[in-house]
Formats: sequence, structure tokens, C-alpha cells
Amino acid sequence: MNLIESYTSIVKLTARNLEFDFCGIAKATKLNEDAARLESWLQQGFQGSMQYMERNFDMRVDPTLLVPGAKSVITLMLNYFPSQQQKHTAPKISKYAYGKDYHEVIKSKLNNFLLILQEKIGEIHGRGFVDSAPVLERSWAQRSGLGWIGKNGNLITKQQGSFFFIATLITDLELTPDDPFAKDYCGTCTRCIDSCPTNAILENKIINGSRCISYFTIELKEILIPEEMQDKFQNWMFGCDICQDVCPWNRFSKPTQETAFTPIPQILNLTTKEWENISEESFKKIFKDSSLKRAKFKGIQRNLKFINIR
Ligand code: B12
Ligand code: SF4
Ligand code: SF4
Repeated sequence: MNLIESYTSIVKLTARNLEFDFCGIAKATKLNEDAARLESWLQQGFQGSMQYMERNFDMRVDPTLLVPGAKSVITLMLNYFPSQQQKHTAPKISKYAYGKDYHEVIKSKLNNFLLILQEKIGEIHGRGFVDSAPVLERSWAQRSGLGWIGKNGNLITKQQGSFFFIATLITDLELTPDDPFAKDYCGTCTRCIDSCPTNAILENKIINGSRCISYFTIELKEILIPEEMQDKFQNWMFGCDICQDVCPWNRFSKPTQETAFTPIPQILNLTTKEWENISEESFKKIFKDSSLKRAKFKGIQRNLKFINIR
């Protein structure tokens, strides 16, 4: 085994030891095809008011601008599919937000990952990212052989579907890349497109972010949700899982083993009335470690009102 191969084994083993579900590697190169897709997405205004998507375009399509001297992009995926469901009558919350905020949970795993690699391999540089950095995470997951990008825009694994977070560790360490995931197992299925209540899923795996319930309920801050969307949310109060819930590949989802993602009891149990009556103080206390913070108390109240207008 040469040095590059032995480092690659260390990376894969470390990912397993840190209980990531999948780990794939790609060469850190500029993503030219993705750059064209991203440019067209932005030109059509599909980012809506998510101005952060307009920033750092060059960095987003070139990991060597984010981490100088970058040679490899290690993609890590972590399952968040919960073992318990909300009550049918409760205002719906996306499964990714049932437990502790994934940004914090995964960030600390990524820091450990880098420390272990430095201990075992020596002086290497790298940075771990999850969600909020200018990194095209789904593209890296596909390029590292972990799955295909479905018509609903999500990265789907053949083994366990799409209820996974994606994180990357961009490093100057040279590693053996995995083969990109070449196939697409959506076939003639169109369930996600047919089920999206706001018609946010377009042809060619393009998602109009500015029409997605996830955007309206989480990203649209301090702004009213357009009236045109009234009656379309199907009781989704925070995020939306419809295009994943209907996906046949998610029959293969298995409950997460990550204890930090154990559902906060109130997420499973609060009724609409209780949500309406919750004080800002209690909200902040109960959800202090949760992703719900992103929408803030005011955002949650606005969403509740919006889905309950009859
Ligand atoms: C902005 C954003 C949103 C926006 C816009 C959505 C969108 N599709 O862009 C909103 C708020 C609507 C959103 C919603 C959701 N999001 Co979001 N979001 C992001 C974020 C921050 C950036 C995505 C982005 O770059 N968009 C721009 C467009 C152009 O990129 P794209 O859709 O990813 O498409 C690229 C590739 O897919 C590729 N591509 C497209 N078609 C094809 C075809 C082929 C053949 C190939 C090779 C490549 C390819 O090219 C595109 C450009 O590179 C990422 C985190 C990150 N840093 O990547 C999370 C992320 C994509 N979101 C995630 C999640 C979980 C969600 C939700 C499921 C949350 C929820 N339940 O409410 C929904 C799903 C909505 C949907 N159907 O996409 C996960 C996805 C995990 C997965 N398994 O795929 C990510 C990766 C966060 C994370 N770290 O885990 N999100
Ligand atoms: S998350 Fe919901 S609103 Fe957004 S694309 Fe999927 S089904 Fe449509
Ligand atoms: S619902 Fe069907 S078309 Fe949509 S992502 Fe899943 S398999 Fe692909």
C-alpha cells in the first residue's frame, strides 16, 4: 500500500469511528458544470431573498479558493431519520429539526475528524463545513460516489434514501478519489414533482427555492408569506418533507443512531393550541439547542398564523 492509499484508509476508518454513515472522496477541482447550473439558477432568481447564495460565487464553485492548496474534498453524511413521529394533528416540523441543531453536532464531529487526521498523518491543513459555507454539498456527495441527485434536488443514497445531512472536509491532503455516482435511479417516477404543493420542483432537478415551503417558513425573516401560498402548506410550520416522504427510496430509511438527534419531546407532543400559547421565554428555553431558533419565535408565530387561517 502506498502512502496515499494508506492515508485514504485512515480517512475512511476515522469517518466510521466518528459514526458518520457515509464517507466519499473527490479531487478538489473547480466545478465547471455546476458553475453554469448555479449561474442560471441565480439568474432566474430562484434564491429569492437568500442573498447569501449570491455571494462568494467563485469560492462556491472552487474549493481551492476556500482552502488554499486544497487537494481533496471529503464528503461525510449523517442520517437524521427519527425513530418517532409527530402527532398527526400537530403543526408539522421537518424531521431534520427534531433534535439538536445539526450545525453544532456536526461541526464538533468535523473538528474531531481533523484533529485525528493530524494526529495520525501529521501536518495537514483543512476546514470542515456544514450547510452554511459556500460549498455545493450535494454536488460533492454525488462526485464522491455517495448517491445521485434526485428530481427533488436531494442527494439520494441507494442504501438508505435521502434523510441525511451532508458535510465536507476540504484538505490539502492528497487522497485516492472515489468514482462519481454515475447512475440515476429516479427512472420514470415523478412522485415528488406531482406532490410538491407549491410547484417548486421544475424540470431537470431544478428547485425554485423561492417557492419552497422550507424557504417561506425558515428563510423568509420578518416578512409576510405571500397570499398566493395560502392553503398550500399542508400544515407545515417549519420546513417541509413532502418531496422526501413520497420518494420510494425513503422506504429504506433507518432510524438514526445519533443520540443528539433524539426528538425534543415538545416537538412530538405540542398541539396547535399549545404552540399558539407558548411564550417567547419558554420558546427560547425549550428550543435553545434546536434548529427552530433559525426561524425565531416571531417566525414560528407567523408560520402558525399562516397555516391556521381558515
Ligand atoms: C439554499 C439551500 C436551500 C434553499 C434552496 C434549495 C435548493 N434546492 O437550492 C431552501 C431553503 C429552499 C432549502 C430547502 C431544503 N433543504 Co437546503 N440547502 C441549501 C444550501 C445552503 C445551498 C444549496 C444550493 O447550493 N443551492 C443552489 C442550487 C443551484 O444548487 P443545488 O440545488 O444543490 O443543485 C446543485 C447540484 O444539485 C447540481 N445538480 C443539479 N442537477 C444536477 C444533475 C446532475 C446530473 C449533476 C451531476 C448535478 C446536478 O448542480 C447544482 C449546482 O451545483 C445547502 C447547503 C450547501 N451548502 O450546499 C442546503 C441543503 C441542500 N439542504 C438540505 C436540506 C435537508 C433541505 C430540505 C430537505 C430541508 C427541509 N426539510 O425543509 C429542503 C429540501 C428542498 C429541496 N427539494 O431541495 C441538505 C440536503 C441533504 C440531501 N440529502 O440532499 C443540504 C445539503 C444541507 C446539509 N448540509 O445537509 N435549502
Ligand atoms: S420541500 Fe416541500 S415545498 Fe420544497 S420542493 Fe419539496 S415538496 Fe416542494
Ligand atoms: S420521488 Fe421519484 S422522481 Fe422524486 S426523487 Fe424520489 S425517485 Fe426521484
